[in-house]
Amino acid sequence: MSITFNKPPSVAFLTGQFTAENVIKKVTRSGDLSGVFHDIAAWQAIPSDTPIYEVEMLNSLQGEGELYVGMTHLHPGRVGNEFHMTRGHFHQRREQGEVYFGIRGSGLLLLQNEHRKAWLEHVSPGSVHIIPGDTAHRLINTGSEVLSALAVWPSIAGHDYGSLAQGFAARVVLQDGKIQAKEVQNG
Ligand code: PAN
Ligand code: ZN
Repeated sequence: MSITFNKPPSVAFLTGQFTAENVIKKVTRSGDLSGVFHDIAAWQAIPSDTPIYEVEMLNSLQGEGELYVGMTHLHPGRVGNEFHMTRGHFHQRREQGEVYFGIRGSGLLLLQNEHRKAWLEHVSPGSVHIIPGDTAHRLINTGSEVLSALAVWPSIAGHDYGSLAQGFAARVVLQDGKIQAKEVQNG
């Protein structure tokens, strides 16, 4: 019997581009992000087909014990004074965690527990983020280039967006020329 050598997928560290077979790409556009940004008039002024972020997923097994691997590319920009961000979610299986790894650009990872306590971590090339279970997560691009981050999470985790319908407990905005995190009561 001979041992086979499989060719693994690879990621370009500078750009976050995957080289692999069967990469699945999902584009999230401005029009998909209803209710996400605080300034509704500013959001409505943006063409609804404007891409805000893309997620590329490697082909991997599904089921108990298996892992998904995805790369998020979040474009720079603001809606009103609020920086571009992902929708953000809890995992449907609340106890399931995730790891994010910063690849390109600079931004923040907004984390929030079930009691609406929120905190932030700086995302930069090489930063490692261990997202515990029971913790909602959202990427925010506060820089001027694309923010790319690799994510690895259990395939059984699932995404729960509905529980955050009232929004996260913090918003990150440009105010007085500075990046500022503001606590908010209701989205
Ligand atoms: C990531 C996110 C990705 C897009 O792969 O799904 O950054 O964010 P939203 O799903 O909130 O739109 C992840 O956390 N997966 O579990
Ligand atoms: Zn997740």
